[in-house]
Amino acid sequence: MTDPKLSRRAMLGISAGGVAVASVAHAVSKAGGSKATGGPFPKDFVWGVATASYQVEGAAAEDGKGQSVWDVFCKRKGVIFDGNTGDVACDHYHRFKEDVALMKALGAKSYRFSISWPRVLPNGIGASNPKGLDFYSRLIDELGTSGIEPFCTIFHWDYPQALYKKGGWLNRDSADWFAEYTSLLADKFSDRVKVWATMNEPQCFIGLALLEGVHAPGDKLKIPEYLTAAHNAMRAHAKSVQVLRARARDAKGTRVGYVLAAQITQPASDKPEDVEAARAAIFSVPYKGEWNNAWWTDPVVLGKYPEDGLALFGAEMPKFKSSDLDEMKQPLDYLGLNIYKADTYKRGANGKPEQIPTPPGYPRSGADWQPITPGCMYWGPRYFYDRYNLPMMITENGLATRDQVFLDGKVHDPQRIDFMHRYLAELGRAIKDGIPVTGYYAWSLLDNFEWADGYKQRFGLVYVDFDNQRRVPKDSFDWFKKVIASNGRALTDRSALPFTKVTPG
Ligand code: GBH
Repeated sequence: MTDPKLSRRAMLGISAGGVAVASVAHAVSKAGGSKATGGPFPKDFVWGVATASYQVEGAAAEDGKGQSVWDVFCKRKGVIFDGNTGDVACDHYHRFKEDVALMKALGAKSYRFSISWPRVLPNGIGASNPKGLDFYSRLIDELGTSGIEPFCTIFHWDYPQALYKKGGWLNRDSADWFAEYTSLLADKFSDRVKVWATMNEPQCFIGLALLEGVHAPGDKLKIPEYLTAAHNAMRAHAKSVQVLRARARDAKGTRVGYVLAAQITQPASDKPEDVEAARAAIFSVPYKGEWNNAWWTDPVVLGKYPEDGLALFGAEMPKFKSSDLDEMKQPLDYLGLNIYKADTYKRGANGKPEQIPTPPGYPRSGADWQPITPGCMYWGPRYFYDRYNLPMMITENGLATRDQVFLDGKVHDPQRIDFMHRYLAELGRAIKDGIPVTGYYAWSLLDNFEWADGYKQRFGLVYVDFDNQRRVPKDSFDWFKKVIASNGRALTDRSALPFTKVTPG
């Protein structure tokens, strides 16, 4: 057999079960395998679905909402696929009851949603907007009566335009603005919301937005400014954690975390040198851009910037107050990993990690950036646990497919079923090996506004007809429902689900 074939097998994770794992010593945590459920997923495992405010809500200028940087950016020519905007999106603002009913039908245990900062604080700070607050209050109540646990992401990219005009993340006060915003949410919602994420994917709202200029507000800052913005965002995160600890109604029962665009690597083989090569790669800062993990995680969890990154940026690294790093490091209850794919590494001839490209024709989702690499759900949590020693949740996982309503009136998405089956099998394997992952949130409940890709990419378990807002649960919805109902057992019980081939032969 030729090399590409071998790496194809390794990348696709068809070696599932065969990879040696004994070399890493893990205390088998509470979240480890549970006999009682007959599968790897513990009985209190949280199966959920996720969305984000700007991607689903619509009602962009309604009921006193202020503008976000996305409202402004989307009106620029040529920046969004087909000139799409989130003005209406899935109209979740008006249809949230129907959407919560869908979650209930799915059997979802939790809904991860985000709050639009300018909807509740039109100017970012100062006077709050009662109607905006009321929307989230009604949503949270609807979840409550449906038995679905609300999981609130405080910030998922729709930054107030008014604060952007004051310098946004470049302004040192931005951390205090974020703390003020968090205080408002804690006071209004912490009686009912116990699970919080401060922010979603700083790599994107700093890197894509302020360095590459492909997300709102579309700036291309110089490296020192980019690093300042990143630094202030992490300071904001830490202040937000402190505010929640101090002000949440039930501080003890409150769980606060931080969500990363986790950039996962996987080893090309189970050889220890490849396992270590992929580990070195996953925590390296290889270039002056946003796609790495350690720059965004070490400060907030370990209280320091990674050495290789500091060496890389050299004189471009701004001088910050020495107390900042201590303040940035606040105890977290979990780390949220958004996981979509892995890059594959082996130990190269020079002893350094060497990336193995995907073989020609390798399986890919409808998004060009996403090869189908189930091993990311095993290796990602495992490497992150080894370094940061925190419980984790998979706060997003999913894929885009080019869905349509078929002649039979249904939306068939076998690729999503196969993808989720493979990925969840690998997650189960991580949990079985003692990696404490306590929940999994499918991205996404609904097809929605996929940022610069507009409505081109469909990530939902539910198809949305954007002409009339009709929702059509896809085949994957029914499939995931069985997975949830069986607490993941259906993944291995062939009689419960259409057979998906995940083992060789
Ligand atoms: C998440 O971001 C977001 O949280 C969510 O809002 C979004 O809808 C969802 O994923 C689906 O995209 O990997 O270098 O080729 C995902 C992070 C970062 C994934 C940029 C795609 C493309 C650049 N995204 N990445 S690269």
